[in-house]
Amino acid sequence: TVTASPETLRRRAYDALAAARARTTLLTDCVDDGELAAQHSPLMSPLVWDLAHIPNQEEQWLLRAVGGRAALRPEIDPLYDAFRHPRATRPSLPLLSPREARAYAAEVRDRVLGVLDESRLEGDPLVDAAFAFGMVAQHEQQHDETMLITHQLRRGPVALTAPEPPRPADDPAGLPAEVWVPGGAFTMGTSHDEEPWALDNERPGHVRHVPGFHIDTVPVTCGAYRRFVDEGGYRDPRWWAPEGWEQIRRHGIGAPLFWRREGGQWLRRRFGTVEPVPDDEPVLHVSWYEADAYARWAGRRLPTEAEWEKAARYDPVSGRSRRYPWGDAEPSPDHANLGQRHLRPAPAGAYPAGASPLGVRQLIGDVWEWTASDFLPYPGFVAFPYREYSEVFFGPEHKVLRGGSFAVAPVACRGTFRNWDLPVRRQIFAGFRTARDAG
Ligand code: AVJ
Ligand code: FE
Repeated sequence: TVTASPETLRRRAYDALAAARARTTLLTDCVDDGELAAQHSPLMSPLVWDLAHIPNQEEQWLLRAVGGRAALRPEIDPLYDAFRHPRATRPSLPLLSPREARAYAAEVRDRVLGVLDESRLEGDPLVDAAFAFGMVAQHEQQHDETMLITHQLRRGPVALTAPEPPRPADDPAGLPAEVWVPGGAFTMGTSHDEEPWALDNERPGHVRHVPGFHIDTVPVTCGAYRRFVDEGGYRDPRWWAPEGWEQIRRHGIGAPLFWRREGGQWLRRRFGTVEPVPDDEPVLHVSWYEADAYARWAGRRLPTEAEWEKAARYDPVSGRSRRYPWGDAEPSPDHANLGQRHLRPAPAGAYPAGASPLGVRQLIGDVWEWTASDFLPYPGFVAFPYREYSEVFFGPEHKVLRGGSFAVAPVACRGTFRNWDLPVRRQIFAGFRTARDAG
């Protein structure tokens, strides 16, 4: 796939940067300046922080590192350094105003397009195949997902709407409950040659031996999860990891975040509206502990990260690992629910064209899927281009999530993409599917 010409790479980088900016604009133009500066949850930055952090990273990587340009506003770098200021403290910083942040973003982008025009896009790992441009577009899209989480946490009138619902399920009753994934070796991870915009933690590709296992055909639905809730799952310590039990006790948690019971019915809040919990949709806003407890209650377990990737990429006919479950083609609206087009997951059993060779559905898009695995480097990992993207997060305190949600842009989602978070987190667009051993 790296055989693309410089013109193709330049067009691809230009389009990816433009798509990210269009999404950022949409997420930040739909609320007023007061709402941009407000902190809607201590877990999140004010939106105006993201609005300037995005171009600040773009300036550092594309203008300074790639373009060799002098810093436009070096004095603001520390304000937008995520490691220097935790999210909860960001509202008290002397941040750029929304108007200043937008002007800064426009100025950086204008100059970046000049750098992109001039770059040969080869000869240095940072620019080979337009890597740094792809990385920066993915970074902006990752913050666009973060900002969508802030919108979900925000109280007040509706600011964002989706014009059309996601695809309906295709004969969900006819789907088998689980799929058998045969044991044996497969290639996990990828390389710069195969996937030029893959981030450092997805590399290198390496062989993994995975014993045969069964995995759910579709993510666990709200209807299935509701039975766990209604049958007392949150009141029985047998199902819970000790830290998870402690968390639900301490915070009085008894259902997924944003659910509430009213008049004998489960309702959920979604982007400023309240609706009945949709039984046929994948469950959303559960912590790793909740996913782990449900799986134990159901007599099952979470899949490991390697199992998830094998179910998503392994083609038993060729023995090859695909870029996506459906093959090597870029995601289209027929394959998966991505890109904040629908602002909700599609019903379980949708997107038959996105199924893996073994018949597993909705691995990409809809909901991030918690896996059993800690976030660890692959053998031979090399941090690139900065340790703070993933290396500093490796360790047992973060769990891996796979597959991307409806809020993830296609450019920041693929069969090898790895996300991670703390096992207590519930505001992210995360659900899960379950697995079991052979026999
Ligand atoms: C990969 C989603 C965990 O949001 O913390 C954004 C992405 N890294 N800016 C995060 C990221 C730096 C990261 N996650
Ligand atoms: Fe960032």
